[in-house]
Amino acid sequence: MKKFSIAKSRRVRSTPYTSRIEAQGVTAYSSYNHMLMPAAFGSLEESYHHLKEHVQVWDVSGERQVEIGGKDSSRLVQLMTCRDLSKSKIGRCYYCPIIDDKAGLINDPVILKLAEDRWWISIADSDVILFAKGLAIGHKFEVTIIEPNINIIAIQGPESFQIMEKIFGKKISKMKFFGFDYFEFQGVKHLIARSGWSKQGGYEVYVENTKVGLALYDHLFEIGKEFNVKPGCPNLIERIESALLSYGNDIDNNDNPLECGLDKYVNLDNDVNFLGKEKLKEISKEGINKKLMGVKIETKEIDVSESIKLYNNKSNLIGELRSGVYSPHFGKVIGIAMIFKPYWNVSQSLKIEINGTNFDGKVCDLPFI
Ligand code: THG
Repeated sequence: MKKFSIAKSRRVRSTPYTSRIEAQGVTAYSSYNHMLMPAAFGSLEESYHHLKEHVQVWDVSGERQVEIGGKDSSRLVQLMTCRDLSKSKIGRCYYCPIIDDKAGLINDPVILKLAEDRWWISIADSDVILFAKGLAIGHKFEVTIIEPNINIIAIQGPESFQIMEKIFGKKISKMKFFGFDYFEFQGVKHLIARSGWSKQGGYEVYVENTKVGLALYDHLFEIGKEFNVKPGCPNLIERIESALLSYGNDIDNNDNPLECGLDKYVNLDNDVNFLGKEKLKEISKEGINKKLMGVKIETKEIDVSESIKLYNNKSNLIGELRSGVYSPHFGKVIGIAMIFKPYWNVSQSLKIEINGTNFDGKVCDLPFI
């Protein structure tokens, strides 16, 4: 394999934990919201097994917050998402598609309601702050929109509950999925949510006080020795098996939430006002023409650095593969693909060319497991 390094600059931002994860053996970076996001610590497969059995600490500072505060903040946040937030509660997280007037996805963040007039939009990789500012200016909303210096540490894996209980006490293991509360470490309160970009369970600490956050980072490794804690990062194998979507990879502005299986987070029933609602109603009535599905491919290796076309036995184009990885669970490559109508049958067979060789595969439902 060729060796490259990433050129660091103010534009490709480091995180407060960068020097630590480099000392701990990070081997690959991706960029996420113009920030370094660790992508591997050695073998992806070893990290996958470790994440499913133990506990990992992740530097996910790239999940930036867009803070929206002020008199019109609720109106602005609701305008941006097709999920109904009219009954949303303070202390809860909401997974929310953000769409434009054509119902094209802008982002798929987690939104935290901090107060009736204060929200954090914990974004995937696109510039939501510019979209929010544009809307606020156009609508003459009374809001303040900033990107606060918050750098999330995620604690993920089945043993995350024990390690967090040891540091923060029993109260933390009673917290419900997608709830958040404030917990003290070294005299400083931290917002901690029960969330994270894996299906193995865990927490995310929204670090506002960098100095104490760094002490917490170190403390997690000190106290975590008995749980075999390791540094990690969102794991490509685990997240594809779990069908956690990656904005920019699996979904983008050319897709709408109904095509991406996000129907659960689309509300067309009441008079809640959001951008793209009329368009979504139209799409919902007419039906979609492409749909995100799983695929299984009879090979052991794949590198999806751009989408790869999928064909049927008659050489008709049936879709495009957007992410893929070798899954130890299935013993073959699995992936997330946009499949065109009418090829949505589970077990629809497919052909794919990888580095000049043809492989067979099948379409399946998401999630895989
Ligand atoms: N945590 C935080 N911010 C984030 C992410 C995160 N920002 C970027 C990215 N991840 C946003 N995308 C997702 C996608 C899926 C989920 C969370 C963020 C997720 N989904 C659950 C599921 O699909 O089972 C539950 C969603 C629900 O039903 O409410 O967790 O990880 N802070």
